[in-house]
Amino acid sequence: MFSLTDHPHRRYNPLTREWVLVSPHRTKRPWQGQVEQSAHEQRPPYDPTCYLCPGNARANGAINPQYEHTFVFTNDFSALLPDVPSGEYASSDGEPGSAVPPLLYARSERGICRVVCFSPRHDLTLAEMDVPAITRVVDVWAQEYEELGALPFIGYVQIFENRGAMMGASNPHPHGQIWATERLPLTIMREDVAQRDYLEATGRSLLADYLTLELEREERLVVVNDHFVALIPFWAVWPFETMIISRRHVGALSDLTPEERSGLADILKRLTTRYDNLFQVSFPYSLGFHQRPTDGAPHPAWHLHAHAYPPLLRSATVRKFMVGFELLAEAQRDITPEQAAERLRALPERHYRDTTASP
Ligand code: H2U
Ligand code: ZN
Repeated sequence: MFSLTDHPHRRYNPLTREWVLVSPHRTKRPWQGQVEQSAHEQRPPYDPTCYLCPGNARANGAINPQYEHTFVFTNDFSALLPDVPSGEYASSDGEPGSAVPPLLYARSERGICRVVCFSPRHDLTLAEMDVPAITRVVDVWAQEYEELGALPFIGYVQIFENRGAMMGASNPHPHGQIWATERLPLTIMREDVAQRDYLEATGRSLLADYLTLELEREERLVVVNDHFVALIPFWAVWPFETMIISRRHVGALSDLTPEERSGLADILKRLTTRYDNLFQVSFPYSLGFHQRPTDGAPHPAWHLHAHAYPPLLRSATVRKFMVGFELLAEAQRDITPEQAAERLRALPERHYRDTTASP
């Protein structure tokens, strides 16, 4: 009898239509690979050399204001630029957009990149900020989504946070980034088609139906409140990958009511606290929101959600690498999503670094 807990299998991701190989029998294999340095650093609330702290100079000489809550600026080293001449580069062997496109094909891409400082405090993280402060960050994200999305040449707004040196973050000051692009990036294109097809076939939101299943089964839930649910998706690739899904079918952060925004802040705090408590380390991850494209079409199928991709596997120092079979063929995981959810659920919601007396 085939069992998800004992036998190798492949799981289907209905959002991207990709597969992941799951090898639950393999979790006990010995580990002699790379061990990452774990950083038990104590950071000051203000760092005079930090380019994100209030009042400090950035790399290009601009001076940050004495901001009290959040601060947004255009990335001084933006990957995308708003003023790019529109054009194409194509070899003459095929037709753009046809079944046989040119073998050499490129298009110009416009965009805007911004940096969002979550707090003036250099020593905090989302997990250590309070819910009203995180709600302010949610408000800023919503505002940036609307503002950038309203520009005629912006078709999609990607909001994300890279946390920790392991994920390539350049600075420990709590901050995230926004990359707004002219066209839909690859993953968004995939999620767009899957959600649209599902709505056309059933009349319902793919993620609303998925959420109903998960709330019935309860095996992969991590934290829930009245407005949002954080869970390990059935098809998760990274060991402790999670999704945050809004209970109400809305397409974007800017559609959220004030109560829903603080509900999202509450889920973010509780999820990232559990992450930090898992290995007693400031848990590295990339976390970002997937929202309705801003290309002018109505996109009724889009259902607001976030993905968090943490690289850590079995300790503060042992990370998962996407190599070999995964790089060449298909993603793979050992610990099952159900086991990972159970581990995150078992953790306390008091941060391990919180030394204040219990109420
Ligand atoms: P990361 O930590 O995720 O790399 O984000 C920091 C961003 O801040 C990064 O994209 C930008 C970098 O380009 N930055 C500035 O815009 N100005 C600076 O003075 C330094 C860093
Ligand atoms: Zn700082």
